[in-house]
Amino acid sequence: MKNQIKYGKLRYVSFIILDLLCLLLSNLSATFLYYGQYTFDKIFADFIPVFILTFAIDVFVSLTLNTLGNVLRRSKKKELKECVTHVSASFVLLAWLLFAIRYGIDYNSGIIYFTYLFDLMLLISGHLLWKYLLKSFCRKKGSVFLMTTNRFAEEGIEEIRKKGDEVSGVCLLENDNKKQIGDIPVFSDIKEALAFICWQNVDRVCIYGIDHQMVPDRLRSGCNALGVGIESVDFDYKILELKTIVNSDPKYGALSFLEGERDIPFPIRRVYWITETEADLHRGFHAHKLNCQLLFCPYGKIDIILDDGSGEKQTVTLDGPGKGLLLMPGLWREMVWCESGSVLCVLASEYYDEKEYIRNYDDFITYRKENQ
Ligand code: T46
Repeated sequence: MKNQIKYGKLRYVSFIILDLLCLLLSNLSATFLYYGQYTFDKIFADFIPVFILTFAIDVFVSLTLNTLGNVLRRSKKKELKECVTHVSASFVLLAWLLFAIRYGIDYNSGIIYFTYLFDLMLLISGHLLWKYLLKSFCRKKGSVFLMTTNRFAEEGIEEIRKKGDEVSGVCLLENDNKKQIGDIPVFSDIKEALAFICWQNVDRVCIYGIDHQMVPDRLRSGCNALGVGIESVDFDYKILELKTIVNSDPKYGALSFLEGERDIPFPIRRVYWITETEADLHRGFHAHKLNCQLLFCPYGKIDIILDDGSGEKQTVTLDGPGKGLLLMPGLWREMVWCESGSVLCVLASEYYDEKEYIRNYDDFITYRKENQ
């Protein structure tokens, strides 16, 4: 509720006003239907007091049960359920109040039944129509919500701005208590991030530098219900410095380490390593459709030749335990062993699946064009 008021403001209030309008219309229709016509006495005696009471109850139910909390991102079925809950709760509360203040004895119960029946029908159709209008006409084109990690946040914002879009909010996985980057609000709580996306007319969500598996299910389903697309604006590769502890006494050697999802933007599903190699060995010649990887060479020297299909190739040399190569999916690679015995270690985000490999170069070029 706090989030709806904080981020929803006028849009949230518009739903409360809509609910009250529905109630006013249903009250009028029910009274009219029952008496056939209005007389001042009747309106004053029956309509106005109960109308004021139903209004107060309606606002009370909306606020206490938070029946408008997820109004913009609920399915039609959920909408129906929430409207029934709202109307039933209001009905029970009103019946109890009328009974408690003994006003119900004089008041016609038929009008109350009709009022809430009309109200239910109006609420469902009103919500659906208003949501449709808000989603169709009020979405801010080019307003992007960024989901990334602490490490890649500034870079991700830059990338999105380069494309001419505006970053309205950022959700950081592994946030170290940042509340803002410049004037952009930063979230670490998915519920709050979703409320922001929902109420601030965000056009789409972009993920940067994180594997698809890191996008929380809750965010995915929330965006789905809102009709907000999630897309990836990624770099192809990055050279990472791996934390290494070197003891002052050289005989203790060096210890390097990294943690899945923290130091690298994916959970580690698989580890493999290539050993017993000769110099000038060439391997690879493939790309991955899904697999994110971190490559490192704890011993020896290996060149990784990367090709993004544009015709230009880049070579990254892995030559020590403190250097890692983060590869996002969709890059053609060739590995060249510069020294015999060099060891290549790979941390992968996916289990082994031959179907997610692209082993033919022409297929790779087609894939890049289709996924640009
Ligand atoms: C990559 C580079 C750096 C499995 O059965 N399970 C596995 O997890 C892997 C990695 C491979 N295999 C089988 C598949 C092939 O029959 O091992 C055989 C050799 O694999 P491949 O020819 O793909 O090896 P490389 O050195 O060309 O590529 C490997 C990885 O496959 C690849 O993901 O990025 O290392």
